[in-house]
Amino acid sequence: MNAKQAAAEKAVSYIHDGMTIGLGSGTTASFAIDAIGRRVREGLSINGVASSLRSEALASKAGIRLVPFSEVKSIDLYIDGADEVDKDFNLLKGGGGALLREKILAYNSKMFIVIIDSAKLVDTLGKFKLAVEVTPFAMELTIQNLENLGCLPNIRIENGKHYITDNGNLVIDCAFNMIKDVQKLSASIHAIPGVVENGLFANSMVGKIIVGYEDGQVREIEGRGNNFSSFRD
Ligand code: A5P
Repeated sequence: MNAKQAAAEKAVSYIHDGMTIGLGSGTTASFAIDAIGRRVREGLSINGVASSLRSEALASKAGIRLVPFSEVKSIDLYIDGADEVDKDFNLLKGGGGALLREKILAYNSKMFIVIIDSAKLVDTLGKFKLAVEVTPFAMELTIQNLENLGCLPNIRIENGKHYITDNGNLVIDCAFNMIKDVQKLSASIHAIPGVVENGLFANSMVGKIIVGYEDGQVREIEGRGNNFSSFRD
């Protein structure tokens, strides 16, 4: 078992019958979806809400019953990866381009468990480019405003074309190199008209971080947004 899978399997052990589970996106979250699928085939009864069309396809193939966002009343547990986790447990996400739906799930879940391998732990966020989802309309002005915040912006390209998110928008990858004040930068990006969402997730959203290691061991770290006791009830 590799590090990502070890973290994913541990997170999935917190799932119980009757829960509604937010399904993340990316390679680590895919291990969680596989593990949930396995438990469903063994009799676990849950509903899933997918953070991307890719995860939706994986989940339905794995036999997980899915509910659309429009029908979700509350989400018990959201399990997803991250590109970077800083020492205060703020996250940088969006490497897979699913940041908008991911942030909606993180914000609306009773409990958010972040699953990572140890390479994702950093002192300060920003080495990994920050994904910002923007409307295609007036993107030139939006990009200029992002650049004014001190980043080097690049329109994400996939297969030689602009990458289009599941919501029909573009992703601008912003090289900040070092993000000193996560909350301040996130607020400044949000203030730009044309920005839909950015990949900075405040530590207040994070309930637990599970770090996986190559030998299959895991370390569980309680996050600032930990409401584990209410989540268990
Ligand atoms: C998807 O949009 C991202 O937020 C992922 O959670 C993040 O990129 C981590 O992906 P991996 O698990 O593939 O490293």
